[in-house]
Amino acid sequence: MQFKKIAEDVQNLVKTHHEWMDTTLNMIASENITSPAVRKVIASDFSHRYAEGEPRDRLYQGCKYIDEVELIAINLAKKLFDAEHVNVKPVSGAVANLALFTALTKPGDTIMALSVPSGAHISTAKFGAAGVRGLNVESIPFNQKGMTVDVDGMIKKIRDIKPKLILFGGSIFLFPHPVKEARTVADEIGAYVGYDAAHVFGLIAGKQFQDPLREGADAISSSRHKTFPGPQGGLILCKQNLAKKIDNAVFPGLVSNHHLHHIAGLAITLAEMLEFGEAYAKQIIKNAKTLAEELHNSGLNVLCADKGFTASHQVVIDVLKNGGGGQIAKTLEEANIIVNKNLLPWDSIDHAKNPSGIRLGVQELTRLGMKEGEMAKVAELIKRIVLDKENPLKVRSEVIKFRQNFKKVHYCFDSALEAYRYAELKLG
Ligand code: DSN
Repeated sequence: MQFKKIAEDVQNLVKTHHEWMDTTLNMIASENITSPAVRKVIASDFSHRYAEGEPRDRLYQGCKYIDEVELIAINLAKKLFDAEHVNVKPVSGAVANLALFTALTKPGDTIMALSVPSGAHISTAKFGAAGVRGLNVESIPFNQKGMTVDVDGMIKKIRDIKPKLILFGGSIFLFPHPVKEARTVADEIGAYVGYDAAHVFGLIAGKQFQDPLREGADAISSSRHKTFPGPQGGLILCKQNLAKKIDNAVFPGLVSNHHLHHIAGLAITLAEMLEFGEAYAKQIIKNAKTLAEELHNSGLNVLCADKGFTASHQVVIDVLKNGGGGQIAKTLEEANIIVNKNLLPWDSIDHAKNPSGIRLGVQELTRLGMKEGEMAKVAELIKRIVLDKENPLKVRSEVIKFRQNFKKVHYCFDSALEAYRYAELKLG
């Protein structure tokens, strides 16, 4: 195959992907879209460069502007999250978790995290990053009906097994986790409390979820591209006493060169979230609650009706009776409604291909300007496929038409320059 043909094919596939995404209702709870200003800087020369080391103390020349951008990102993150120390270098959320394990535990130690069916991210499982670090993982007891941690069970188990680290957070994250309660018991046994904020990082930035650092977490690990709408990557916020351990675990431990173009994008996203984050996070939660209620009223088995369905961006539906998560997610995709299948706490991990649940996230639709009225329409479109078994191709033409009114990214600056001016003002 000729190079020219390969280049054309790739470009065409990317273009077609863009055109398709532009006509979908994308509700993958772990994704988001960046602003035009962020897109511009992530396509910059920063993506070609190396900057090992710390700003103004690098192993490479050529970094003088990169240094300033990284410092802006670090200082904005400290301000936005009121954090004592920030490391922006992890190249993903899983790497941020592995850095946390490297800094705070030794191989053979025991940690506690949710089980995967109860919502844990794979990096906290024995077969993920925790296992790579050689850790034993014990499950945090989970209240399946309430879709949250069983606090009494957790306290008892912490006292019984004395883990080195209790790590909250996960990929199904409907309600806040009991950080305060764990802190008290962790102090009795000398354990660390960590919080993987990936899914709810934007909600924490907008001050609409819990505040793990004030509630007693020693460190927050996170990705930066879910409810927090930055370019892909990870980061860690921690108390000053852990700064050196965490920094060494990240570099030279796990990351050689961090992704500098994404640091530039992160700096702009942090400025956006300082200015627009509260309004954005409030609307995300209103939208999630409205979507959940509409889906529930239409007859779908949305989890946690008795506790208001959700306090985050996520809505979780048990669709076992409707064909199962795998099949429903595929059918919805034919209608340009993009969701993912998900294990529910009562599912065996062997059923990962067609689990009971689907998980919806409203953060991207909210970023496109959708509000409660639009959530009612989205619920109706989903219901027509899942319950009424309408032809997805027929529904797809309606989805495409509906989506035409929502093209612009909201809650952001018009340009990178505007974001940097704002950052300068905020950092004084
Ligand atoms: N597995 C991803 C999710 O969808 O939640 C997070 O990395």
